[in-house]
Amino acid sequence: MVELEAQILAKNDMLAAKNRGWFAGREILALNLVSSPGSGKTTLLERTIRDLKDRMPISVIEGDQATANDGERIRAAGAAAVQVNTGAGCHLEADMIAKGLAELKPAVGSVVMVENVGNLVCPAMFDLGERAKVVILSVTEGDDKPLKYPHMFRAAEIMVINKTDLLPHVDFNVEAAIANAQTVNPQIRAIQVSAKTGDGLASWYDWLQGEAAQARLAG
Ligand SMILES: Nc1nc2c(ncn2[C@@H]2O[C@H](COP(=O)(O)OP(=O)(O)OP(=O)(O)O)[C@@H](O)[C@H]2O)c(=O)[nH]1
Ligand SMILES: [Mg+2]
Repeated sequence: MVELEAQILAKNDMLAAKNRGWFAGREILALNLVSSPGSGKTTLLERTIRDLKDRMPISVIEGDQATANDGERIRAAGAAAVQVNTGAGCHLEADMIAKGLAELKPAVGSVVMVENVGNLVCPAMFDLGERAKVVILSVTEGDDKPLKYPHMFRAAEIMVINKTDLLPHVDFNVEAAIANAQTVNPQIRAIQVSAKTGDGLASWYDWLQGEAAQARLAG
């Protein structure tokens, strides 16, 4: 079993490296959005696409076990989207991204957002060739989650704490959540947003623009 798992991960890593080269050659910023179900990944993307439509061309690869719902939401927000259904699978793999890109045909210098299947476990292990993983943690999930699912928070560059509009109604300590994330990953950045009200999104957009500039330089 362990041998088989090692082989699957090695094959995935090789295909992810190929994707990374593909992105670099086109100066594309690729991000992998990971979180538990319902943290607000699609809502954050919808809002980002609408707010940045004149500044940043964005297209999306949507991963879900079933339904085309999120792909349709992204198209309604004004961006191209390819929906990948993983069936029983709990994460996207690098070959699915390569196939998605062949269909999506993202422009040179654009941003490709990958919304992974909602769960805090499997997507941590599978590199897709992204520049960074973005972990979204919503305030209804509990501030202990970085300690309980350390692999995901260790793999991420940035933690977006979402649904801050609900803070008055839940027992979620923002400082504790950030400290917990930094316990497992001292490098992780943290920003606080409400994808619903728009609060805090300026710092998300600043981070995105910085990453897009670096992707262009790297290319
Ligand atoms: N109050 C509040 N609700 C939010 C916010 N962001 C998202 N939601 C709600 O949370 C629910 C789930 O949002 P989605 O964007 O579908 O979450 P997701 O992470 O894409 O979910 P999956 O793709 O199923 O994993 C929806 O009812 C959203 O309206 C927010 O900032 N504040
Ligand atoms: Mg979604």
